[in-house]
Amino acid sequence: MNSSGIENNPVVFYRLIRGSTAQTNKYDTFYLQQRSDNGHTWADIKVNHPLDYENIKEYNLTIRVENNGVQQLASEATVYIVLEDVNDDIPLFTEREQETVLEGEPIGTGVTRVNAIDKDGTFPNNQVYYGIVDSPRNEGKDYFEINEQTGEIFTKVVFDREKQAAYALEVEAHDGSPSARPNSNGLPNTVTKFIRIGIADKNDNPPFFDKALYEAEVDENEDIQHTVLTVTAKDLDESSKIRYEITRGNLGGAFAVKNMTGAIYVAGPLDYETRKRVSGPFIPPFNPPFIQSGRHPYHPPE
Ligand SMILES: [Ca+2]
Ligand SMILES: [Ca+2]
Ligand SMILES: [Ca+2]
Ligand SMILES: [Ca+2]
Repeated sequence: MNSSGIENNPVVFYRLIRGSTAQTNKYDTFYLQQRSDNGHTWADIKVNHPLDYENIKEYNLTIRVENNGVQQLASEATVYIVLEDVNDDIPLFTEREQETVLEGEPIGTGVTRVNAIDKDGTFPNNQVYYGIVDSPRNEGKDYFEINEQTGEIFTKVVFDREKQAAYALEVEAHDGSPSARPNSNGLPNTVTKFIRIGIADKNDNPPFFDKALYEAEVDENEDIQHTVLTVTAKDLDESSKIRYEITRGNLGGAFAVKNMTGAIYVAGPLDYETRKRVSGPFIPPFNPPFIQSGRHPYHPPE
């Protein structure tokens, strides 16, 4: 609106001064549209480019007005434009390495902490809440829980790696107010992400022989070191190294076993007349140190 200061010549010219910074309209973020209405001349300031609170929070525009006199007179006014934050940024998860948790640990054991960042400038547009996606495709949903505020993930069961060694868990993050993005139906901005949680092995299973009884024959005059038989045991645990040892039945020290391979060999003189049959030798495999589990009670041999 104006008063030109010149009688019978109300014409004025408005200009938006282009400043030297983005805040002072260097990039023509705003433009000015002059308009006459009811004998007044108006200067409408309009938005030329989309505004982003997260980029620039306020502008400082200078408007110059000049009259149409022989000697042009001018005056300037400053217009402050303060932006208001809308909820247009989506929380984004920060990337993480693969996560693991040990099997056999109690319910409530901490697994990891997910984190999402929302770049909106103000609360609650930038407040992030975490959840576990409640969907049939979310394999891990019954096995883990998440702290809504902190993103910390805890176990809800005691895991057994020998049953299942990894879970895909879908987590979500949403912000704290209705989204300003199109088609959001009044819901907050939400993002979901799958994380893979590996179950790490404990030595909680005893080794077992592939046969209950091994039998072999050997000549009484067989050489020392001659391999009579090799016994093999298996172990469901991933990292168990099996070692073999003779615990009884080995009268006179006639035999010995290779700790690592289970090969039983002649270690001393054999005498058929004294002992026709060596009963055993009984060789328990073992994984030192053996951790006993409730599911497989096992007592290391005497
Ligand atoms: Ca947001
Ligand atoms: Ca925003
Ligand atoms: Ca084992
Ligand atoms: Ca195990």
